[in-house]
Amino acid sequence: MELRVHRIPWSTNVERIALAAAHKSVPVTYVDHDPEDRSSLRTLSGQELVPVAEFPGGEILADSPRILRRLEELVPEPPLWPHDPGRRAEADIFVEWFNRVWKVPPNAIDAERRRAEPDTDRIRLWAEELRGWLPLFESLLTGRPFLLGDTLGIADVVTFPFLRYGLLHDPADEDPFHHVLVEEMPITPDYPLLTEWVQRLDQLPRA
Ligand SMILES: N[C@@H](CCC(=O)N[C@@H](CS)C(=O)NCC(=O)O)C(=O)O
Repeated sequence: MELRVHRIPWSTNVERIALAAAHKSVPVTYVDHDPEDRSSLRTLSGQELVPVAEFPGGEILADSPRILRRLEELVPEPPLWPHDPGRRAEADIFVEWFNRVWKVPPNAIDAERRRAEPDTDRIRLWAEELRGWLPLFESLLTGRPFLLGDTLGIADVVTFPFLRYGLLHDPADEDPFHHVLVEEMPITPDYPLLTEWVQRLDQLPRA
């Protein structure tokens, strides 16, 4: 089993696939795209965002959660989701929360910063909400090395590419959304478990 994955530089959602594929020893061939020219992505997948994955047999999927779920179906071992139905539901709820709730403040700050006259009060409130969730991640890591368990799971794969910006940032990465995370969500020494988790995840292989 091999994957072809379409990407642009510094893509957080592509890194999710790179972490998951490496975990499952699935080799990936990358196709690089110019962020300013999405025409071939549109032709291939009907939309413009990355990642887009081409699976064996010609199946083409966009949207990292869908790609991750399909990868888990095709290569179940080692798993990223728990086998137990209850724990599995908890993981699914966590991923939905991260994608549909956690992402709202940083996206809103990014959008506000792009306006001609950004509303600094609104940015401050969104930033407080974003920072206010850091203690949740710290608590999830109490007594265990990964967010929802003792082994790498879907919660880690989905969150790491975003949370890492609180601690690690390549200066060459000028993506404005990533700068929101760097500037508004620093992982301070108040979060020792989260700090170690970012460092632990950063050491993992990428496909
Ligand atoms: N829900 C999609 C979101 C994909 C997404 O937002 N991709 C970003 C890169 S991480 C993108 O292509 N952004 C367009 C741009 O930067 O112009 C997923 O999880 O794959």
